[in-house]
Order: sequence, then C-alpha cells, then structure tokens
Amino acid sequence: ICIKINAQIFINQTGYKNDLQKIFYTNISATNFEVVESETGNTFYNGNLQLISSNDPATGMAIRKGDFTSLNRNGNYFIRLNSSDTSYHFTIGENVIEDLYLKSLKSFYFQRCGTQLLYTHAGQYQRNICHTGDAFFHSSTGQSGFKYSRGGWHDAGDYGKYIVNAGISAATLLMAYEYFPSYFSYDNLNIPESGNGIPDILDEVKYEVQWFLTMQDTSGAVFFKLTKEQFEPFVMPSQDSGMRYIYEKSSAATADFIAVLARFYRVYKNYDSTFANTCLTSAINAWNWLSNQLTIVPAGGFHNPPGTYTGEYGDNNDSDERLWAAAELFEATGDQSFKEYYEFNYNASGLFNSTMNWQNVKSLAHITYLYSNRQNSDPIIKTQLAASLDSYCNSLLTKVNANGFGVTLNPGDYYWGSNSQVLNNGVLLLLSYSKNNNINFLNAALEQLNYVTGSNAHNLSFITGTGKKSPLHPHHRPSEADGISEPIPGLIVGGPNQYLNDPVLQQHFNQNTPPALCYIDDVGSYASNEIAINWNAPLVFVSGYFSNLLIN
Ligand code: 9MR
Ligand code: ZN
Repeated sequence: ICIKINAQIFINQTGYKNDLQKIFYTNISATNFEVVESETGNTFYNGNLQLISSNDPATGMAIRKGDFTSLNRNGNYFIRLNSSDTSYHFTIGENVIEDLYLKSLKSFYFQRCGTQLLYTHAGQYQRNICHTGDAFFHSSTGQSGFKYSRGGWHDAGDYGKYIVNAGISAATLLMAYEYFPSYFSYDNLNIPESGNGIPDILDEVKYEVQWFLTMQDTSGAVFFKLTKEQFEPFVMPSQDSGMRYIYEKSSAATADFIAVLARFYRVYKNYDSTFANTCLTSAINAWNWLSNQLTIVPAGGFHNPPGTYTGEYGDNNDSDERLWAAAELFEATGDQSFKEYYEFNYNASGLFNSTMNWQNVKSLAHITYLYSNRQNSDPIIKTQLAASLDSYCNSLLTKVNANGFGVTLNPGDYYWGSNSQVLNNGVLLLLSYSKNNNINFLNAALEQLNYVTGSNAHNLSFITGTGKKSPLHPHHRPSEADGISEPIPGLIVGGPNQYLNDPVLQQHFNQNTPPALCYIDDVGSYASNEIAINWNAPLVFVSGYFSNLLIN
C-alpha cells in the first residue's frame, strides 16, 4: 500500500522493543490514533491522544501524545491519525535496539587515530593510517622535542585528542560494563580485537587507555591535550599534515586520567593482570603528583596559549575531578587514604545535584561510591547517596513533565551538546532504577532514548545511519572528506543549541526561535551538528542497556 509520509507524527524511528513502553508524539490536531500493520493494513491498536501542551515552551508546538505500550505483537506498523495522516513505518520486536547499540559502539573504532582502518572492519569507510608524528611538545609546556603519543580516538569532528573529554567518554563506557557486564559483553563487533574473548567495549577502551599512558610525564602529571594550533581543514585524517603538539600539564586532566585508569584496572584485571597493574601504577603515580598540587594547575585552568585555537575544555575548578579520582582509586584499592579523601570532601558541593559532563564529574564520583563493593565503604553515606540520586531523578521527571516531548530539558537547558545531556540524564535514571526499581525512572530513560532516535520536533534520528531520517551532513571531517554520501554510521550529533554558538545557527535562527528548534543538519553548524566521543558514550550506555534489558 502507498503511504504518505507526514512529518508531523514523531516516532522512535529505530523501533519499539516489544516488552517496553511505546510512546509517540504529534502536533496534528486529532483525538485518537490507530496502529496499522504495514503489510496488511489491519489496525492492531486504537488509542486516545493526550494533549500534553497547547503551546510547548521548548518547541512552540501543540503536542499530543499517544501510548500503545500494550501492543506487544512483533511486526511492522505505522501510526495513522484522522484516517489519513501517517507516520514512518516502524518495527515492534525483540531486538530492535541492538543495531543502534552496536553502531554507536562501533563508532569509537571509526574515531581511532594512528592506525589504518582495514576494509574487513571498516568496509567502505576504510582509511589510511593518520597522525603518525604525534607529537611534539608545544613551547608553552616549557619542554621541547618529541614524545611518542600515537593512538587514541579523535575527539569529535576534529582530529584533536583531549584528556578531559576522553576521560568522561572512556569512563562512561567502562561504567556500563562494570555495572551491567552481561549487557555489555558483546565480542562480535567486527573490530580488530573481536573474538579475542574480551568484550569489545573493553578492547575499544583499551585502545584509548594505551594513548592515555603516553600522555603522562615521568613526574606522574598528565598533559592536557594533543592538537594542532588551528582546527584542521576538511581532509581525511591521513591527509592532515602539519605539526601536532602536546600542551601543558593539567591537574584536571591528571585527575580524569586517574579515574579512567583506576576504573580500567578494575574491569581489566581478570583479563590481563599485567596490563591492568600498569594502569593502576600509573594512576597512583598521577595521584602522587596531583596531591602535591594544592591548587588547580595551570592556575585558573587550562587556556590555549597565544596562537592556538583548538578546543579548550575550559574549567577553573578541579575539585570534582579530584573527588572522582579519589573515589575510583578507593574502589580500585580499598586504601584508607582514598576513602578519607572522598568521605571528607564528598558533600562539599552537595551530592547528586547536577548531571555529569566533561566539566563537572562530581556525579561520576558519587556513582562510584554508591556502587562500591568495598567492605570499608560507609553504608550511611551510601544510603544518603541513593536517596540523593533518587531525588535528583525525581527532579528529572519534573523536567520530563514540563517538556512536550518528554525530554529532560527545559528552555535554558538546550546548550551545545544537549543530546548528551539527555542521554547522561538517561544514565542517571537507569542507575537509580537499578537500585530502587522505580518504573517511572526506567520509562523516563527510555523516553530520552526515543527522543534522540526520532521522537523530537525535527522528526529526525540524531544518530547517523539509523532510523528513517538522520543527519547527512554532520560536522565530522572524515564523513565529509571521504567522498561517500552517507556519513560514518552510529555518530550522535550535538543537537539543538538555543545559544546559537556558530554562524550557521545564527544565520538561520534567532533568540525568538523556540530552543528545541535551534538545530540544523549543516556541516558548518559545529555547535549543533558536530559529533563527539563524549556524546556517543552515554548513547552506548543507554542503548546497550535497553537492548539487553531482561524484563522479568
Ligand atoms: O563539547 C564542548 C562544549 O561543551 C563546549 O561548549 C564547546 C565550546 O567550548 O566545546 C565543545 O567541545 C569541542 C572541543 O572544544 C573541540 N572538539 C570538538 C568538541 C565538540 O564540539
Ligand atoms: Zn588521527
């Protein structure tokens, strides 16, 4: 049958898992909806639409919501309203989220630096080795000469490598594995290490961790970043010539390094104790340096020296990073000194009152302590943490209820990388759910995933190569330069950015544009359409969780 695709029914384009909640939204004025089987045209579900908002503050739309959770018959369907408006076709099934999960994880392989991507693993996205000259000390370090620092992941749409942002990215992947090992043990992703008996998610993180080790100085300190002085032209990585530099030592980078290496040690020691021990030793050396720095290094936080314009990941407060480092080392070693550092400082700026991001990792510290398996962890603190996480998640539900699309963002929250905020909120909701079984948290987390896969005002899956309609022009140098029309799959773009931090956004929108609409699939819009490892990591967490979730 011939279907008219109407852009006004907003569904999760990657499909609905049969045993989970099923929600869509529409801005069409209607009172009820049908779920129609694609092949037969038979209606399998009739439901009422619920008016969520006649003027949703985030989108300016009148939004209605449809819920067909109880339809759990596997098949292909579309939604129909007013007997003629129809949605994209979608699937209800058992394994509908797996493709998204595997693509989002594989995207880290496509970000690898300093290695050739072979046809067997990368298919048409094969490419030559890049950045073999990594790297020379920048004069701002006060050092000169070369330090071997090949490998790791390109940070985002650019080819730089930044410890701080890599830190939260690697840690989020490790956290998924550490807390839900059976959900994240896939070893068949077709990366070079697949089939080696070690989960691919750990193999992929190890690729990054090996680069981390090269960024450490003999003092124990860790250098902030490895980039060019200017962002690269839109060429393939192997064509990107010119000097790449290692920049100053940083206490925030050192603390994030410690957290990742301590965490990696914990999950990797059962696979390769020698390498895991190297990681722990490096983390402790780093801590020894860090604990001798009484204030943030460099003073005021890292800033680009004159003549350098690549990313800054600016942060003038390293107390959350230090807290996180201590929590991870405590969990790795059980040592009293790390326990005391965490317990003395854990409430300095409150418990769970913010969602983690590259700049603020406090919640990651708290999660680690809350999930501690150490006998000497304090049960009273853990009870406080669990209650605080629960109440923070309730505040996220308040945001969900105030948003026409059930997303944990309200006007003001749509800043650069908003999609990652949505997914990191999803991570917190899932972690709280795993402690208290509050089904509202599980459902809210699923709504966050649905939002990025198409239940949004753009009727767009924000992840390349997924769903019916997804970004074709991400700000991602390899995707643009490779001569292949489809971008590299599995990459989530930053998403709506009401602060219009690039000229393309400024050209198309203004401060009267509803916040959630400030997004454009344009390669020039680096502030809404770039991709980044720290945005992909919580996507792996949330999609992997739901893909493998066993409902009892
Ligand atoms: O993700 C970062 C975002 O939170 C900041 O607002 C923005 C401006 O400082 O920088 C983003 O990070 C970029 C980094 O500096 C360089 N690589 C690309 C990153 C994603 O846009
Ligand atoms: Zn590279």
